[in-house]
Amino acid sequence: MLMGTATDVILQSGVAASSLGLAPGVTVRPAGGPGSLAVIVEGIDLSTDLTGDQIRSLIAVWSHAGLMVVPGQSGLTAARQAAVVEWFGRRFHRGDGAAAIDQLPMVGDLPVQLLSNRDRRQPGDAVITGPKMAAATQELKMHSDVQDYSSPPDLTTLHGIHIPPTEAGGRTHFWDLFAAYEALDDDTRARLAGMRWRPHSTYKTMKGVNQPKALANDAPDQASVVTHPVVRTHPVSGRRALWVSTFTEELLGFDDADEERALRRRLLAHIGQDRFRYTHTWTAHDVLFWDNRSVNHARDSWDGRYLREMHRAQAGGSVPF
Ligand SMILES: O=C(O)CCC(=O)C(=O)O
Ligand SMILES: [Fe+2]
Repeated sequence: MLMGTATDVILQSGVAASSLGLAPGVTVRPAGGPGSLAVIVEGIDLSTDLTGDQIRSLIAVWSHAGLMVVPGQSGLTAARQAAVVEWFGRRFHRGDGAAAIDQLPMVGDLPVQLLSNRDRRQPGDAVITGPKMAAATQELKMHSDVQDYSSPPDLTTLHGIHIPPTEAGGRTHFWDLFAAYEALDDDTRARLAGMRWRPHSTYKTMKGVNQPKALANDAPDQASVVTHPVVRTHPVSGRRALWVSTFTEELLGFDDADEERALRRRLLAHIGQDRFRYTHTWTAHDVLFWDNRSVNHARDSWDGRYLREMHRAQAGGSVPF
């Protein structure tokens, strides 16, 4: 546990929060877990007009922390969340209208996704029951968002609107990909230098996250033409991330498929260690901002008798290097 003034927190990138010149009243403290992969930012009400200095402070912390938790944002509307993400880059989406590949449910007409097991055919807070319940409340395995695209979003924000009781599940886990890279032995790092990987196709990715409407828009048997670096350099801090996940279908450059599979499995097992993990247990109106360039995340399933509802918006979109 870091003691002393709140501003001497060392962020995931290795930079001290005190060096970022944060706006008066904005505080940063570790959320727990290894290092300061996750930090809690206080002194900001996202629903109000913020000064340029406050906005810059948020961007600076997020650029150096894998995960920024901003609690207590009960005033944050979905419309305002859509505006907030645009401070970080152009709002990210997979396409407009009928051309949208994922067709995720949205919050009304707003450009904010609705992640929820609410049964929208019924009034009130009724949840999906029957055969669709398991899919609506399923576990999501370790990934970084939208890796099936050549320029994935830099930022994902998730606002917890309805949160099940803690013992009902639905926690979100994050893994530090800088620390995972650094913990590799020298031989493995040398082997990975310059290596690239190919993600599962958008069809497979969307099927995996239970978005059946996506399936009409992509070919089931076609392999992705996208490739990404195994070791990703963060554009702000220069730190290197071990940037593979369960969205990785194949590491490229292998003659021997067994060797490829063995290395891929070893890398995923390496990243998934508890020593790199922070687990977020949600409180209603936490807003999470994570950096898809430096963390992987996963979600536990939850007891489908309880409503869990999140508002999600993403921004940026840069080609990994
Ligand atoms: O529901 C969650 O906690 C996270 C889901 C997820 O993977 C995402 O929003 O990108
Ligand atoms: Fe995700």
